[in-house]
Amino acid sequence: NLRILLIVICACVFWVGYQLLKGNGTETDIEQGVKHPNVVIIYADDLGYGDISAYGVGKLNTPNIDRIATEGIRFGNGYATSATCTPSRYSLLTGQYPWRNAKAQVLSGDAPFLIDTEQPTLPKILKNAGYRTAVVGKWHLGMGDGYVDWNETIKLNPNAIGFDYSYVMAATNDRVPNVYVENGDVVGLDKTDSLKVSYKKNFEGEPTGKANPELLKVMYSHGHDMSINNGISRIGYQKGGKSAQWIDENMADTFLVRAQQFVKQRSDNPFFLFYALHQPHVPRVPHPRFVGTTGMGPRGDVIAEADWCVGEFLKTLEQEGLMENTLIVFSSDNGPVLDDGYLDESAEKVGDHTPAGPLRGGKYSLYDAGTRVPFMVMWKDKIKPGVSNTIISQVDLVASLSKLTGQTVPQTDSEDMLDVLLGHSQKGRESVVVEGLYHRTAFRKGDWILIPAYEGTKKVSWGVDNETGFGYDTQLYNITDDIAQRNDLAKQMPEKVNELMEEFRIILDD
Ligand code: NG6
Ligand code: CA
Repeated sequence: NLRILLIVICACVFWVGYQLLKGNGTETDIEQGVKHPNVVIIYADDLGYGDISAYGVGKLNTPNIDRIATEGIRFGNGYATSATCTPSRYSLLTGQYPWRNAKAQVLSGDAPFLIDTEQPTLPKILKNAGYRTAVVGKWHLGMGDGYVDWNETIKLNPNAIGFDYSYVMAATNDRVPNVYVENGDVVGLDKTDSLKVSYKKNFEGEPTGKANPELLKVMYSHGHDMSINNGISRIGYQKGGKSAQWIDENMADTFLVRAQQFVKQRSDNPFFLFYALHQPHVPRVPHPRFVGTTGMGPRGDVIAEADWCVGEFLKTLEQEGLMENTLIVFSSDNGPVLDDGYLDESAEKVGDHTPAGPLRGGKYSLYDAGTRVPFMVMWKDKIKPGVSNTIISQVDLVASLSKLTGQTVPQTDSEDMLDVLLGHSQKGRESVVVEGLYHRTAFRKGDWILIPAYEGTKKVSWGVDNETGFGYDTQLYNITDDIAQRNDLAKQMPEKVNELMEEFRIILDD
């Protein structure tokens, strides 16, 4: 009977439509009165394990970041997935190890959008759980589809992977373009002075650091000799867009205010904020309020500035009465570096401060300091303060926060560590893979770290004084007995090497 068939078809269409509109559990959670906490990830750039006073090693004083550690859980074995920025951010947001994606490497400012818009991402998952989502600060995950016209709205911007709001710099503070991009639009751009960007060649008549060092207030040491903005030469060339070019000294305040505004303009829904600080990445240009405050030169001073930003941000949460209802994660995208391309006295003035703490290596390194970073989580009255030495990786935030918000945990490299983050369990990861330069990886399992043999220079080849971790022989360390990785046990323990190598290969081939 045709009429019955029609009714059945209509009912089916209606039901499918309803399910699609309903989304994944969101309404039911809200209907049932389940109130998920706000989630804030504060993510520093190149901040080392020893740069935070709560870790009890270096000489810097970071009282505000320490507060997250002392009122929450401080992880002693918390890892970024990579010793550089883009890959670590890629993992944090997608739950996938970066070396699984050949394109996940330090990107230029005009690189295309890295994350596949079909991939599950942290902001998408939380948005699906009813969150309002935002990213403020450093992006460095590509923009646009290969060719970007900075004078038009850039369609592929952070909002394409689930952020409702974005206020970012496209790449790094040492890469062009030196402008902020808000929801895909360059902020403060005068349309009569169009902004042009190239990573291939300079625009005619434009000064560069190399040709015009007299225009510089901060001199470069390696690279960074191209276009000049605010008396600092950068990587890449840009022309025009003068009204939109940032002033480095104001960057901390600019991002802080946007982060605070996002929190203040909240609705009844919970929010997720990825507050990606630009400090202490080069060029290190603190606001004058912080100049000279640490006696360690610009690197120390921008860390003091970052600490202040965290303090101001926490104050906002407090004033808004949100402390008890906000889970805060603090970490860094990779380990520390002193001279990373500018003559900023970072090495001369470091004194007996130890940015990597007791760990070996730093940014770019397969040794532990490349990826073992400050990692802490706080949720007032919900997480019991303490210290945890179990292994956890930033790649685990996707699964853990999916779990927290009742969402399906995607099948990725991300492991559900929610109980570890909440302090209900001390059982973290059995093993973790970390990445150094050129997608090369090392394997940590329990107390052991295995670094396979890799050809290459011992120090970063372009003049950074950090060890790569490369060598002609496989290296094996017991990180608990030998935190500084001074005693290579590979020759003494070939069976251990084989056992670890086998497990490592299985994960790499997964
Ligand atoms: C390097 C830059 C370094 C820094 C790094 C990326 C040179 C010589 N060095 O290529 O200064 O920008 O890339 O850092 O250009 S990261 O933290 O964003 O990964
Ligand atoms: Ca970084």
